[in-house]
Amino acid sequence: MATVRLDQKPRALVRAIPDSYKSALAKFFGSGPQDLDLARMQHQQYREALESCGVSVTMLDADHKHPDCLFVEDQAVIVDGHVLLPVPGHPSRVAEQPPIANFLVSQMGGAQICRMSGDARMDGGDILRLGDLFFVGRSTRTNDLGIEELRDLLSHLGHELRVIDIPDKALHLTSIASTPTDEIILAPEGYLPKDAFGELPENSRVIWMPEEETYGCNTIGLPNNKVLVAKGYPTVLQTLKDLNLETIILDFSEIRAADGSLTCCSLFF
Ligand code: CIR
Repeated sequence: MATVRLDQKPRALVRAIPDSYKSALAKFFGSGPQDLDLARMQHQQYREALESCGVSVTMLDADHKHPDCLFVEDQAVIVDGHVLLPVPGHPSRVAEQPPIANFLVSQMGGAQICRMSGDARMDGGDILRLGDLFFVGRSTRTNDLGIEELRDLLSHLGHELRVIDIPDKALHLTSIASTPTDEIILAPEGYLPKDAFGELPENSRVIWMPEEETYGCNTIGLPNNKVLVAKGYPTVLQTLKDLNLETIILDFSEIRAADGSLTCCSLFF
């Protein structure tokens, strides 16, 4: 999940992979998962990697009626202890949310919970945080009404929001960009204009990766200079090493097959 700073990741919520996972939506990186056991093994390795970095992981039961339910990132926007519950942009994913919302309400005592309503739509996967600066993708899942609701929350918290148009060939902003540290954005060539992120704070920068390593641009930065990275993206890997980060490489092939990336499978709170 991309809406918390590195120092705000003590706990993560994940969700088990449902029996129906082979029917998950797949249109961008993947053409649909084929191997449920392998997907579950890769998901287990992901949970173990988070735990090895000191993150306390809770796994919600799968919802077998909802093949995409493991992609919890899309179902809540957690910012500085506040929670925005979006109306997910794909109708098949709307009913995944209640158990996630109930869990967050039960765990985040005193959190301000806002629910998106009306025609506003948003997937949490469209939000990226660089330190205290936020970006939101205007995409097939996230519309202007959703963006305005997010802007209200962020301006209340004193944070700036910048809007980035997501090209048709990508699902979400986090499908093509991530912040492995609070100062670095990784993004691929060929998707966004070079000025898409605007002027960044001092010491911050975008590092552009080759287009064929787009999937690898989704990383999870963690405290103590650790970062999770998908297997198979050598330029991304070397770039992270050159930043003096300790890389933990995960094979995510069966998650990618349903267009899911590393950040999609967790909510930090
Ligand atoms: C979907 O199309 O909604 C899922 N198959 C993939 C969601 C990936 N989530 C994300 O990028 N945050």
